[in-house]
Amino acid sequence: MKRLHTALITALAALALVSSAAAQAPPDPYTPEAREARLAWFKQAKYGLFIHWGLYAIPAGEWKGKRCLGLGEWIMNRCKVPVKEYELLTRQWNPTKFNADAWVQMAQDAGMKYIVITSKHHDGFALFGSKASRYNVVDATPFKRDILKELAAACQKHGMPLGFYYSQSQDWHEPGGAGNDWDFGPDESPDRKEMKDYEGYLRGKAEPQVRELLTGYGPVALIWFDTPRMMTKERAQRFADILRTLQPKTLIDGRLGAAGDYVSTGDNVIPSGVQKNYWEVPATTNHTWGYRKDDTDWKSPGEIAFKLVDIVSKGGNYLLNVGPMSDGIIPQAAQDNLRSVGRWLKVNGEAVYGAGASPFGEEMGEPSAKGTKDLRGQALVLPHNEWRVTTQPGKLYFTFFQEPRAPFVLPEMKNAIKRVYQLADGKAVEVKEENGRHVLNIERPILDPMATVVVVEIEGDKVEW
Ligand code: H79
Repeated sequence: MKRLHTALITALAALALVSSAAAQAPPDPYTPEAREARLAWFKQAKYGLFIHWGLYAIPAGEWKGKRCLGLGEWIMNRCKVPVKEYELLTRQWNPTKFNADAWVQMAQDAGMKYIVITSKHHDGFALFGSKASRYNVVDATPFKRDILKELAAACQKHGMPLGFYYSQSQDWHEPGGAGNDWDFGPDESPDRKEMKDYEGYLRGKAEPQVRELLTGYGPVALIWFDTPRMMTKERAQRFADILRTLQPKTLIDGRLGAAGDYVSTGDNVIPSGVQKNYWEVPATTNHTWGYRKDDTDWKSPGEIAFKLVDIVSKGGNYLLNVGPMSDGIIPQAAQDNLRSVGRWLKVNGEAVYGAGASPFGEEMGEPSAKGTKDLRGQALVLPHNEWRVTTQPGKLYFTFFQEPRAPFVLPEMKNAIKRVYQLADGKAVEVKEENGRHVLNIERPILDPMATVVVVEIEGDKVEW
């Protein structure tokens, strides 16, 4: 008995030793498996809310009574506003109607599954309390409230993943940051020698601020870096190491310069076909990211729903932006349009969340028969926008954005078809076989003129030819 007891204690001690060794050596965040695990929520989420908010919301596209064309958040650059003058905007920063819960509630109503907000854009102003630079909302404005703290708390409460945009290279407020040639001269000489103390800026502001974001705001879903000017592999790796050390689960977007977890397409650029791997389209609801009072050309709910399903059918995520006004309110028209899409998603979300890409592709378009090339010398693809396909195991979701030709002939596949029905109301859709092809007889008028989803349940998990 005594011997058994000793053996048991020895075994337990050995077990404790092994598990404490495991606790001491966390899993390597640079393995493909670790990356895959980090991306699990992102793959499921598919649709996120981007928020561009900063001092630029005050001038809202106009400086001293003159319009500055271009993106709202670029006003300092486009109108060459000196730092000393632009800084004065901090005195006017008093968004009394800012309500973090209302923003998160809107994202939820819109069916969005993550939020990314500008913690610091190219203008250098931080929306969070920072020890690394006094040019921040807490230390430099009468408002004094830490916007990111409040948003992080609201997101935590609603179970909404929160990420931070951080402009790592461009910082027009700092002599060492990239981009401000009107106060501080060019970043590089004509033979591409660095002309500024860029290293000093990176080590003195950008890196410390990214550390602050990863230590003071709970779990950070991702950091969205942008415009990697002068970002050598080695410099990008320093940021990656900060993330992997402080929060190994935090994703890195595709614009750090290296070491990203997924690809970011160009702003508002949707690829013409299916792309492998993980990717995301950052996009605007009008033509600017930061609020401009003269831009009311909003994308309609139908356009947004199309783009969302289009992107999902090509294997990507959609990160769709709003630019709140200086009082803290998201423009009502943008809210209304996003909520309309949210109501559609409440009923049709199965075709989007966690859904895979189309196994077909011809529905997306085809190269110009005339052999026209695009700017990059690639064959120009003429898009078809009538319908898209997304997938779950054993299911194909055909989303129609207009009434399809009757009868609708399904793309060729070997799989037997088990059942066909409308997703929104479960009503069966008549399916026939003609000349070895499956033909659908979809009801008219079409159930939802914005987008009607027809589910085709197939034998087996995947389409076979
Ligand atoms: O944050 C948003 C943009 O401000 C940022 N990326 C998205 C997510 C961005 N940074 N740079 N760019 C986009 C490219 C900007 C190009 C332009 Fe311009 C800015 C075209 C017009 C204004 C630079 C300045 C080129 C011409 C003038």
